[in-house]
Amino acid sequence: MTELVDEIAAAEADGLARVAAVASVADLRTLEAELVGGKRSVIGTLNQRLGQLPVEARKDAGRAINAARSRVEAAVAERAEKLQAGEREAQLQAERLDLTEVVGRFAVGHRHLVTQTRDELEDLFVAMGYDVAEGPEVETDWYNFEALNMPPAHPARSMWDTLYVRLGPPESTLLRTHTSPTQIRVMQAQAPPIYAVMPGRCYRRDTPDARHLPVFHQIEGLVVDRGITFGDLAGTIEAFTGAYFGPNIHSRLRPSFFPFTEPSAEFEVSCIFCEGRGCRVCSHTGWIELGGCGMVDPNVFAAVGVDPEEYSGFAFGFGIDRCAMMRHDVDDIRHFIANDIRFLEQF
Ligand code: 2NL
Repeated sequence: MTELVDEIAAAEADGLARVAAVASVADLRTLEAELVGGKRSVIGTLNQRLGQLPVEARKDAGRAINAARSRVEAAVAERAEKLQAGEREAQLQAERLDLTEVVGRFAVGHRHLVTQTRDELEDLFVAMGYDVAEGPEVETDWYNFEALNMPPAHPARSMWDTLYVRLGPPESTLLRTHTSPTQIRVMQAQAPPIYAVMPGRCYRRDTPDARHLPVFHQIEGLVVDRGITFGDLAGTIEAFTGAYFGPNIHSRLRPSFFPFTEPSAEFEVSCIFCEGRGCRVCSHTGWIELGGCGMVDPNVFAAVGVDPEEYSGFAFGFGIDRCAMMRHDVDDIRHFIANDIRFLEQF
């Protein structure tokens, strides 16, 4: 009898120690079965040995076994709660989603400097009441040359080395060398009064260097109305150069020649670097050439059916790229097409 009581106490102490030491819920369940599970468990085995005891001893021994089982079961329950809480916490940590995200600044692009310049020039003329017209970049010989008073034999044609397109008879289709064909199209499409600017891409067979590219941008202006004079042309050029380059910048006209205007002039603006005092950029003249202009030649009016007795007009043209280069101090037109982000980001 005392032997069994000692064994029960020893089994309980051993069981409680192992319950305290177990490290997972799964191990605890295995241990629980081993200690208090069934007939073959530690407690079950002790129970089976009650039969070997004398009758009067069985009751006390049975109570001792039940008490031991209760304490072991209580210890298992308590340990289970702790282990479960720990395992749930570990699982939560393991499955935790990190929803914080470091989002860098979005790289938002912007309009190319040439486009910005084009838009600004357009706005300037729109503010003076002009329309903006666009036309095709692939043109016929007639729109690009013939209608502009340059018949096939005209020596002025050699002023432009043209990129021809392999379409139709030889030299009948080309990449426009200026935006003037759009002016012809506008005069065909609408009767005067006409106040319009035509910006766009033009093409010439130039070898690239700091000032030339085979693809460049031009903006031309055309005014056709009753009583338009050379004075209107000069005033218009003074107005837009001052608006674009600033109030200290002025313009002047010098006699020149274009087949599609008569008389013709080149227009210059006071050097924006020295404001006319003279520097290396303007070769100490104080002036920088920007474009050409003149009164629309009567032969051009004849090509589009405008009566030169009733109407007169002026036209002008200049490079958008060159304008941007002057104002932003860009020393090489090739920067515009190199697409070096370090250049583009500056504007
Ligand atoms: C230049 C010179 C110019 C025109 C363009 C023009 C158009 C028609 C009739 C008459 Cl439809 N003229 N345009 C006139 C004079 C000069 O451009 O140096 N551009 C870069």
